[in-house]
Amino acid sequence: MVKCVPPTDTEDTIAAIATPVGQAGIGIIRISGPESLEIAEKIFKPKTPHTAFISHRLCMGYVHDPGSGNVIDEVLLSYMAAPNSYTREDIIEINSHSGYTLLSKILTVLTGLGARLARPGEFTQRAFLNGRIDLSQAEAVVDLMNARSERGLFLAAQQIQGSVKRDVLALRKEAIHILANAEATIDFPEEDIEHLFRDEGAETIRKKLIHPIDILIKAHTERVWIDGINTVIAGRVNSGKSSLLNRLLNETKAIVTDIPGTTRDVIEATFNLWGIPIRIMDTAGIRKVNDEVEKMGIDLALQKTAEADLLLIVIDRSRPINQDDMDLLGHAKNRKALLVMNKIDLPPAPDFAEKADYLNRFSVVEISALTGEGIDHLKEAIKDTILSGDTLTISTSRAVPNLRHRQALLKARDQFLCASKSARKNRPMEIVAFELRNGLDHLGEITGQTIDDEILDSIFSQFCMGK
Ligand SMILES: Nc1nc2c(ncn2[C@@H]2O[C@H](COP(=O)(O)OP(=O)(O)O)[C@@H](O)[C@H]2O)c(=O)[nH]1
Ligand SMILES: [Mg+2]
Repeated sequence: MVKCVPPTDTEDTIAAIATPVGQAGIGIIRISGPESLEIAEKIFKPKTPHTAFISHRLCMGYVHDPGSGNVIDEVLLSYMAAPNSYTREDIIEINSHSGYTLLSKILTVLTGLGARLARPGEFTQRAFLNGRIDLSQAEAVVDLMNARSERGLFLAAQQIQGSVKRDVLALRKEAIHILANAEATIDFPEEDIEHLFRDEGAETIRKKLIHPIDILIKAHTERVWIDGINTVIAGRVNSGKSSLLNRLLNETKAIVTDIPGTTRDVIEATFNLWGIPIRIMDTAGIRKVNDEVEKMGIDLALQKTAEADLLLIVIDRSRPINQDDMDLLGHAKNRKALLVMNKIDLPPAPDFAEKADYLNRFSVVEISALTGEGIDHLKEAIKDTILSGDTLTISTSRAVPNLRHRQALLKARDQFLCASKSARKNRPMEIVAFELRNGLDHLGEITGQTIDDEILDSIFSQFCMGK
């Protein structure tokens, strides 16, 4: 664990195209760093010079190539002087027209004048390193862009305003206070305050740290509104997986044929079920094959099956059940899974009645992907399965920790629990203080106060260019 310090390259000036590259009304290029203003002055000719480069004012003019002197585009330019900017550095934003060659040309001119191409997420990383936002707020930027439901959007917007940060900082403040009391018993042994701490400290840790952490951990289940539920359709070849995907989406997304092995890649789409975003994946049918490409598809299908939050195992009721079906059913144990019995428009296979007892151990939904019969029941069953176990209530707490936060909270909780036990069991106060400090460090991972540079890099690498 290292304390987070800004790397030296925040000294340089970075530039990137911040909008999708392609033909559009407007394209935005961003520049951030100490040289921003100087570089902009070399390429921008304002139409009315006295209005140029006033902080937080838009100015109209021309961007030109200082090498050739040619005008590249008519643009609107804004200058946001440090520290009142996204990165807390001097920022220049150029609103030009949008086209690949045009935006690339402007960027080339900027790099020719000393700006460096920004890495994905580097603007937000600078906002974090320069202390404008904490790490949880930086992560909320990605959540906002990825939110797949109204509520997901709302929660991400809360997080960008500091919902997670506030709760974690409050916990840290509490933990620092308890730690100070624990350390006082070590520093002033003659004052006999240790027995007081042992009586009350353990209880305070439970009430003021562990209990609120438990509430936060529970709120993690609300991440489904942002992340969606990873749902995988798995089954034997020709059981009707692609037909089911198309039915659920109400569109022909995947090719359906009676030729076994039609689907090879994973086909992914998202739809909303009662506001819950469902990320659904259609996969290659499971069977023993020699074809290398199909085999790769099947391996991918098995990998997605293992990782799914929710599994829809499709069985063709009109064919006798075989070992591939049985193997797939093995994946359903102790998981959120539904057994989707398909092709009920056809007569059941003769051996079906014998297998019914075994199959009924699973949550079974009967459908016909061909006619649409039973699809509404399936949707109900999907919702019930998602919500089972974790009670997905819309909490009053606006802080919804992501998976990384949850892991840090669990580690912090462990340490605080140890500290509380150590206090009760008359272990040396140095141990109590040590455990409290560890817990504090884990809380600091959430806000980014204590975090590994590698983890930091991996978080920001998920961002897009120019963000
Ligand atoms: N009768 C009937 N045929 C179906 C049903 N669902 C799929 N099929 C047919 O089964 C074949 C395989 O379907 P497909 O969706 O490609 O299966 P996959 O290989 O599991 O993706 C196609 O000919 C479909 O038209 C169904 O509910 N009833
Ligand atoms: Mg298919």
